Amino acid sequence: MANFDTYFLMKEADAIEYAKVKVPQKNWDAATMTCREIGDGNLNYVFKVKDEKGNSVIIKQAGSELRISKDMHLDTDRNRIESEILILQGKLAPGYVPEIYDYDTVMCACCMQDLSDHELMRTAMLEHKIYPKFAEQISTFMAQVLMGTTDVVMDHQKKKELQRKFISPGLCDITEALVYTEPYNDELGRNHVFPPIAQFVKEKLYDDQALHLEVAKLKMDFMTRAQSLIHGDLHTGSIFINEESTMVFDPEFCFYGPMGYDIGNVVANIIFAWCNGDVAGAEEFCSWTQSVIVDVVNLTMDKMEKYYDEHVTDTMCKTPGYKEYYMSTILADTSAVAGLELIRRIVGMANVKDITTIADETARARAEKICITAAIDFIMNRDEKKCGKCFLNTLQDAIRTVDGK
Ligand code: SR1
Ligand code: MG
Repeated sequence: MANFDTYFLMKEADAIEYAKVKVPQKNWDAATMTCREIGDGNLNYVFKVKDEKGNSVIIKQAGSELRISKDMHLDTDRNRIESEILILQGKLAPGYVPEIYDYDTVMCACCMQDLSDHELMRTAMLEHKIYPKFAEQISTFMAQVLMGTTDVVMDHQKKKELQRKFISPGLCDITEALVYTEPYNDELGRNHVFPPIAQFVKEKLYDDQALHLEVAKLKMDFMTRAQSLIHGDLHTGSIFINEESTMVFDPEFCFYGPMGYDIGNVVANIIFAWCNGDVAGAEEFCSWTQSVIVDVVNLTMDKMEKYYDEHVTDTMCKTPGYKEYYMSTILADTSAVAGLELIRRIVGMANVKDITTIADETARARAEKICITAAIDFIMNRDEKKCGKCFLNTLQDAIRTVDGK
């Protein structure tokens, strides 16, 4: 039997033993323990261990080869970073992230709260389920975690300690390539372009130098502006949800970057959900997603402003006018990143089921063109998106443009 003092990639039987050793406080019923590997992400292995007494735990282990491609390798230290940031986020926004019971830098694995009473939000979106509390809850999480880790409110030396602690060059490199580079040139030949829109992608994305210039500015900004401790991959596959609660997980791409990166990711992934619902004729769901786009932007900005007023410590940031300037940069970043995420999930190597499961070719091509058209406006006109309704208008204008109305 393994004693877990040397790294190896666990199988289901190992995960049962691992749970017994690392989470003894559950008082496991050893005879009835079972395990299933449930990971469906691109990077890691995820095991659910349970027994018939009602105990359960999720074990997440980092492999050095990525699931999405055996040619891609990443530092397994990402598991420590993920565990430590979940603990920090749990302090800044209690009740919005799973509890970490244990993390282990030898096996590069962590044991965390099982959220089986929640559903993966992307799966729920594919079933066109509506969650009226989502915008309120995700905006609270983002406002508290994002504003709570800025230089505006934090001691600057403590902030820099966090910056040093939470940096994964390999994971940043993935985002820099997959979000900020390859969708505009396919330089490594690994983009996934849906053949019916290949010409559209060439004209709108690969050949547009004005767009490339704006993306270049945004890329360097992402790489250099250590504004806030961002989640770094806040899409609907990083959220568990039910009627009452929203739980954010999978923050391994976290680092100090522009906070609009997280807000823009949420907006873009709700647009993907809208696309899927639109094809299915799910009207009530589509109206809800449209309201979420507006509310996520407005509520997050309102809560951030309030947080700013209540917690600002930096003397110069108290200067009249600075908060308004700061908030306007966050809105512009949110718009730009909504565009970048829309584009990279349509043409890049990591796609989303909301779009790829649209069976009808014409409907999928239309949805993809709507996303790209809206995305270009989000990027090119990012300084004009001043409120939630402006974000929804961008989507509605894109629909009209693609439909020729
Ligand atoms: C190689 S990893 C591809 C994507 O999966 C993750 O969830 C991130 O979104 C990353 O860009
Ligand atoms: Mg992930």
